[in-house]
Amino acid sequence: MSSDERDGRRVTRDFVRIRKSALAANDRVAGELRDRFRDAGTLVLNLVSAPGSGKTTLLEQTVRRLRDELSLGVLEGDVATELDAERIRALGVPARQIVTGGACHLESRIVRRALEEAEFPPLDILFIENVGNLVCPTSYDLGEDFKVALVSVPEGDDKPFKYPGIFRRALIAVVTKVDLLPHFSFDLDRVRERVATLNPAARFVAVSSTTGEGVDAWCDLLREALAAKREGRPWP
Ligand SMILES: Nc1nc2c(ncn2[C@@H]2O[C@H](COP(=O)(O)OP(=O)(O)O)[C@@H](O)[C@H]2O)c(=O)[nH]1
Ligand SMILES: [Mg+2]
Repeated sequence: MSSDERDGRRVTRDFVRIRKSALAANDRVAGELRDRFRDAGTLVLNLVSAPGSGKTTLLEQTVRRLRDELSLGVLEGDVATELDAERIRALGVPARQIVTGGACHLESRIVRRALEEAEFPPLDILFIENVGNLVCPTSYDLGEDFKVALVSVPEGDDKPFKYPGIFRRALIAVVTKVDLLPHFSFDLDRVRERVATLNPAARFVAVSSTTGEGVDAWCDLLREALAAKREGRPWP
């Protein structure tokens, strides 16, 4: 083996060791957060998708429908700017922006600090909008009940094939922007079948935040998951 190859292997080994230890530290804090959320009876969702898939717009539609019925809070992860949190606060729901300054995912320590600073009232549902990215957030537990993976029609129906990791972990898969189906060759059944193969337990919902299609069905899934959590039942 050449010295270049040896160096290459050492770098890979060091990288794997550092990543494992970072994930273990993340999981410890995530476990603390999960205990805290269980004691508080708060359902926590970690929303993961590419940038621009419609996470914040779906959250806006969701809080419009649920804000009079449930106590809601939102953490908005982004590389820069307060814009998304402002959109949610404009609807009268408390929201805290987490600006990662370049990092491509949220970590549990950052979520813990944001919650301390946010001083939310007791919550029925906490939504965590992760940084736009289908890869990095996949391995990071934030103490959530489950991840929600979203893919929008303009992104293409190959996304659950190219990024299987997040669709395997998510308990709800959402196809967004279905109002655009007539303009794209996006095969909804192909995505539904692929998601079912990756995670047979996952629920599937197709929504348009523009027309409102599917948003009530999405909100019903949230009510179901919250009721199950409060009764100590597994969901789905
Ligand atoms: N046609 C259509 N556009 C949408 C829909 N939802 C969001 N958008 C648009 O997609 C863009 C990105 O949405 P946003 O919610 O900010 O995406 P995020 O980055 O995932 O939070 C915005 O211009 C939205 O108006 C939808 O259901 N249909
Ligand atoms: Mg957003």
